[in-house]
Amino acid sequence: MIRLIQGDLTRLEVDAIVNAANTSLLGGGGVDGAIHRAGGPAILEECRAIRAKQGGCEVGEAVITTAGKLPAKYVIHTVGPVWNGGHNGEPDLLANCYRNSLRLAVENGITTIAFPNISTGIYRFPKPEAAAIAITTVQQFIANNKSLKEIFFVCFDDENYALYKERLA
Ligand code: AR6
Repeated sequence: MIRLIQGDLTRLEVDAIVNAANTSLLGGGGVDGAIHRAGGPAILEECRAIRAKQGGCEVGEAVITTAGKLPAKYVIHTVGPVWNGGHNGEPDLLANCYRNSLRLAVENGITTIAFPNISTGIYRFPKPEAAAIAITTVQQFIANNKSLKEIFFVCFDDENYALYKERLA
């Protein structure tokens, strides 16, 4: 079942929270910065190990680490596309983020997962289009996969919250 909340993703007690990371996996601003600050150095250590093994994370792909000091058990790091006008595959790449995160969750026995509004901050993806892609992709995935119990969309800003509220009503 899909749930909508407004607030800070790092506070959620779910199996996994999803991080809007970058290809380096070494942290940054926005929700990425908040996750590493609240979760402590264990998360970055694991990200460095993944980097050493596979050289970071491609746009649209996802990797998983433990969650350090966070109340969640895991962090799934996915890399959203930078918005560059919309004709560079941005919509498909954003859908891949949600799909690949959910796939990784299922593979790891995760049943509750929380997403931020990937790419809609520093990466400037238009919020209405991003909300439509996020919701449609998650709905399609859970229609074919019954192991996920709760999927949270965690909106931080009022604009995203209003968009999701309208679209999920
Ligand atoms: N909880 C939930 N959502 C949040 C939080 C929070 N604590 N903080 C911000 N948001 P952004 P992006 C929302 O910029 O656009 C980083 O530097 C925010 O309102 O975090 O995918 C990475 O390292 C926005 O709606 O991610 C990358 O370099 C949403 O999270 C780059 O930013 C996503 O905004 C990724 O940019």
